Amino acid sequence: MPQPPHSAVSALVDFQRQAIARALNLLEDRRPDRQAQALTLLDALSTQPVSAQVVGLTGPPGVGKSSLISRLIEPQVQAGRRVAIIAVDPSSKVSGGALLGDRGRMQLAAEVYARSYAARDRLGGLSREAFSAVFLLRHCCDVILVETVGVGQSETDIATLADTTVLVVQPFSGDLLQFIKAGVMEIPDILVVNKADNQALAQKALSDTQAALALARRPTPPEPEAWDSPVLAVSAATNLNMDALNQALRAHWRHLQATAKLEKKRAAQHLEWGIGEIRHEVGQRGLAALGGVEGVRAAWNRQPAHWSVVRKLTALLERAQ
Ligand SMILES: Nc1nc2c(ncn2[C@@H]2O[C@H](COP(=O)(O)OP(=O)(O)OP(=O)(O)O)[C@@H](O)[C@H]2O)c(=O)[nH]1
Ligand SMILES: [Mg+2]
Repeated sequence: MPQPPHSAVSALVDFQRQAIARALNLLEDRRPDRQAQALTLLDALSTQPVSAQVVGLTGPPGVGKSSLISRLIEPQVQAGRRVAIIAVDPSSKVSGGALLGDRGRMQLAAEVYARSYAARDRLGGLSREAFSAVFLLRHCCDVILVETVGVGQSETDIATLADTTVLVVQPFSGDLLQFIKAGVMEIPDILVVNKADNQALAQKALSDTQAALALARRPTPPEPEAWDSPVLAVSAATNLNMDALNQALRAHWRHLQATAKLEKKRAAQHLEWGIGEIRHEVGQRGLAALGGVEGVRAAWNRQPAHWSVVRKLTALLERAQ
């Protein structure tokens, strides 16, 4: 297989934004020769360490996810960390394009790369392209903030991509908490009640959220390595308690690294990505022919080049037909 120029890989790892934009364009290009180039590049990149914590922020429309992201960027950039932002926007289904509004609101320093995706072809608010983009960016920066709009079950999708899942609610919304209580939704790693500049409402929301969480937690004794999801009242508008949110993000990252959970999450993320790609390439019936999710799991050879596994599996399938 032809090797990509070494400089292309090092430009990505160095967080050169033009190189990143080019690589992400390549990833989206469906022409077979471009796809082959993309896979070659990704294979080469996958030998580089994963450097980023992937943080997924999800919650209903208008809750303040973009505003929170703007606030979260500041201290990261000040600390010299390289930040990527991926916004997945369901409303751009209509235009098929990316939402500029979100990006416009974000102050983009040299250490920040932002890209928006339409939530086109996946249920649960995450497009296939966004998934692949995050996989690429994980090798290129220190933190990736992924914004998805989600209501109810769709939040679980971000949990298959993010290392740390943050659910954002606002003071006057009880719906999502019902989902947590009912066990429809996995408990997020961090719960945020935004717009706490309205104190009375925020206090009520905070106690509702804590009650929902207490009900949802299993009554069995907690495992020794359990993560106790914090509930934080913040305001993106006034910067209230944003330090606490930043600290919670870092604490969760340390927790993942200190336990075996990060490895496990990453393995599950690889598999999820692979299944999505295979389903895309060969459809549901093709996936079934490969033995379904279990068959793929068995064949899944994560290292050293997980990007080419999809190609190997689909080539196998083509030969078998
Ligand atoms: N009072 C108050 N308003 C806020 C706060 N955070 C965001 N807003 C406002 O809420 C509205 C929506 O904010 P966004 O950050 O765009 O929310 P979002 O969740 O990204 O919205 P979508 O991407 O459309 O789902 C804007 O008018 C913000 O100014 C906050 O902490 N307090
Ligand atoms: Mg937004």
